Formats: sequence, C-alpha cells, structure tokens
Amino acid sequence: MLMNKFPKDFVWGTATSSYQIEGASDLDGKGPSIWDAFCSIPGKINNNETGDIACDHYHKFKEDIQLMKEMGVKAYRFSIAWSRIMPTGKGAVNEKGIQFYSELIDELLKADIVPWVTLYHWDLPLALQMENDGWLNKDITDYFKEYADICFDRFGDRVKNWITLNEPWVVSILGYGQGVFAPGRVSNSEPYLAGHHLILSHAKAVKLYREKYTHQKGEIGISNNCDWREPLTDSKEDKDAAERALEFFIAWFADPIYKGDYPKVMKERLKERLPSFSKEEKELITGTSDFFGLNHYTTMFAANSDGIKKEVAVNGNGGISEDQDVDLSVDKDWKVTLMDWAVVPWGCKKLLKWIDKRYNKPNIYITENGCAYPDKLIDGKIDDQERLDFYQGYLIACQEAIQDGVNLKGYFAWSFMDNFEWALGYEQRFGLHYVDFKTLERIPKKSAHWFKKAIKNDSAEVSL
Ligand code: PNW
Repeated sequence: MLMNKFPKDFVWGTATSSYQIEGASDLDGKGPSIWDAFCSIPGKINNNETGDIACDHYHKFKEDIQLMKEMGVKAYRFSIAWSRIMPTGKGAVNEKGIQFYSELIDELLKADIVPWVTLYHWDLPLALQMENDGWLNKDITDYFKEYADICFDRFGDRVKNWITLNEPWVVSILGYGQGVFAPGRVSNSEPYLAGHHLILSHAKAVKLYREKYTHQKGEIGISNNCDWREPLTDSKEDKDAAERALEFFIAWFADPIYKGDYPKVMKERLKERLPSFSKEEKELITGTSDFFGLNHYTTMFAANSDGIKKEVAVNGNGGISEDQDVDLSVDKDWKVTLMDWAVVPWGCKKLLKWIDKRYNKPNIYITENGCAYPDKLIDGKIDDQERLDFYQGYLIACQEAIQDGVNLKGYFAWSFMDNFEWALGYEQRFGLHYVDFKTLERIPKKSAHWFKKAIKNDSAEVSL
C-alpha cells in the first residue's frame, strides 16, 4: 500500500479547555465564571455535575504533559481561564493564576510541545456577566482587549500561537439563543448581538497584538466551528438551502474577518436583528486572522424548508432554524457517536474545500475534531476501536483535501483526555486518554496508541 504522507511540518496536536479539565474552580484566588454559576443551577447539567474538580489538571498538569510527550504530539491547544488571572474580569491581576499558566507553558516547552493558547473558551468571569451583561454589552470589547493585553504581556515571550475566541457560534446560539449553555439566555435576537461583540472583541485583541507585540513574532487567529451541509437533493432549492445553512453557520463569523462584513443572506433575512458594522469597524475587522481555525464534528443534509416545520433548533443544528428556512436530516445508515453526531469523513473534506474557495486559500488548522463514545475500562485497557476508526477516516479525508490543494497545516484531536462535556457532563468521553473520575487516573486508550503511530509515520494509513 502506498503510504500517503502528511507534509513534514504538519502540526499534530491535541486540545482541551480550562473549565473542562482544570478543576480548582475557587483555588488560589480564581474568581467564579459563568460556568461555575450555570452548573450550580439544578437541572442545567446532566446529573448536576460541575467542573469543580474535573480532571484536576490544575494539580496534574506535569503528568499530563508527560503523557502528551509519550504520544509524540507536536502541539497542545489549551485555554486560559480569564477569571483565574483576573478574578472579576477587569482590573486586578491574580499572580497565582499567572504563575499556573506560566509553569504550564514552561513545562510544555521543556517537553518540546508547542503551546497554542485560546484566550476565551466560554468561561467568562461571572462579574462581567452580572455587572455588564456579558457579551450583550459593547463594553466587553475593551475588557477583552485588556485581558488579552495581560496574556500577551505575560506569556507572549513563549507563546507564539494565539486563538482569540473558541466557537463564537456556540457562545451566541447555545448561550444566548437556546439557553442550554451559560449564561442560559433564550432569545432570537441576542445571539446576533452577542456575536457582533464577539467579532469586535476578537478584532480589537488582534489589532493590539499586531501593533504592540510585533516583536514577539507570533500568529493570531480565531477558531470557528462548522458542520458540513450537504444538499439533500440536486434541486436548486436544496443546494441554495445548504449554502445558506453554511453561511449562517461559519460565514457569520468568517466573512467579517476575511471580507469585512456579514453575508448578504444574513442581512436580508435578519434585518434589524443583525447589528451592522460602521466603516471604521469594517476596517478594524478585515484581515484579522493569520490562519483559519476550524472545529469540525459532523455533517447533515440540508433541504429547503416548506416553512411548516418551525421547531426550535436542537443541539448541533447550526443556528436559529426559522431564520434560515432549512430542514436538516441525516442518513439513517450513517454511524453516529454517543452525541448522536454522524460520522461522515467526506463532509470534512468538502467543508475544507468550501473554506479554501470562499476565503481564498487560507492556511487552515483543524483546531478540534473528535468523537464521544461510552468507553469502558476492561482489564486495565480501553478498546475504543470506533474512535480509532473515526480518527483514521477524518485524517484520511484531511490528507485528500491537502492533495486537492487545500492549505491544511495542522490537526488537533479533541480531546487529550476525557473531560467535562458542558451540559452533558462526564458521560460523554471525548478523550484519547481515559480518565477515571473517582481516582483521576489517566489511561491511554487504543486510539491514543494509534495516534502516536500516525504521528510517527506522518500518515493516517497506519494500523496498530
Ligand atoms: C466544542 N454544536 O463544542 C467545544 O469547543 C468543546 O469544548 C467541546 O467539548 C467539543 O466541541 C465537543 O462538544 C461544541 O452544538 C458544542 O454544534 C456544541 C456544538 C459544537 C461544538
């Protein structure tokens, strides 16, 4: 068999986020975040679980970095908990929080692992929510900039890869539209306002980084999430519906960043519910990403809606459905993960090509891709063949996209270890490493052993 190789400098990585793994939710001066508060409301999280302890990465980070080193990953993407280094989100800095991330970064560099740092992965300082209405208030754009300034200042000598925001789509739709994520608000207009301020916050942080920290010579971007939307039929209506669904999903955030404004179809359909950018803001936003960060998990069919089905959007469906007139469905023959997300590697390839074309061949990094399964520990081992198959399928699709000319430069597996899967709690295991949430022991799964071999061979066409 001819082994298709990834380029030598391909970035093989793995990813996590602060609230999902750190624990130590009120230790060493950390302030509460909206996720601490959200988890305290009965019924919001499966089994009323919380991130209070999570994987206790706060105390076990050295052990975790050893496991990463053992796997041979070249890069590790993690996020900083804003309220750990600024307990109320503004003003005073908590030196103990700075110290934690500083040691984490040093330990990574010692292990030859390149840190990729996300500034915001959803754990907004609670004070900013209570006193300033979180992402609904334009003030947040300046607070975020001040927070980013501290991160660049304190960590930028060693961190050269920055991601401002993780999945503004999820923050907006699940946090302000469906209310299933913190801060739990339900609205059909707030998501677009929150999204607007997320984009401006991103842009202000990037401008600051480029002007004040030029000497650090790093790269900065944003990670947007998007599923693929395949037209259900060959009809023009369904093709348009699939395109519209993608525009409402990823172009909502990527168009302003690459083209300076929202997609036309969103402006036409949302009217005054979609805020507009001033001329100065358009200039501020345009071109504010050195790379295209993509989090990708699944694929659905899209069909033009007859306007009758007006159900409230469900998890994973791509936005407020009545704004789009798109009906989504899956093929009953597709395999699904524990989250019910369909496993469709060719959807990943098609999405990469769509991004490549629409945004004029950017360097793309898949900053998340992975799957949840109900892994069981048997005789000290986890035989997660389904996850192994998932990674192999998606990585081969990535390789094909590269062969077709897409500038895909790296891939981060979500996630390094099982962790707190937000409203779904600990049941959904996404990790390459199994975590026993009673003893907090970590055990590499079969997929981790496979991933190690794939990295070593620079190819997904390996078998264990
Ligand atoms: C992402 N959706 O979340 C996050 O970045 C991770 O923190 C998370 O653990 C991972 O994917 C798995 O869920 C998403 O509904 C949550 O489309 C929901 C959606 C997409 C991504």
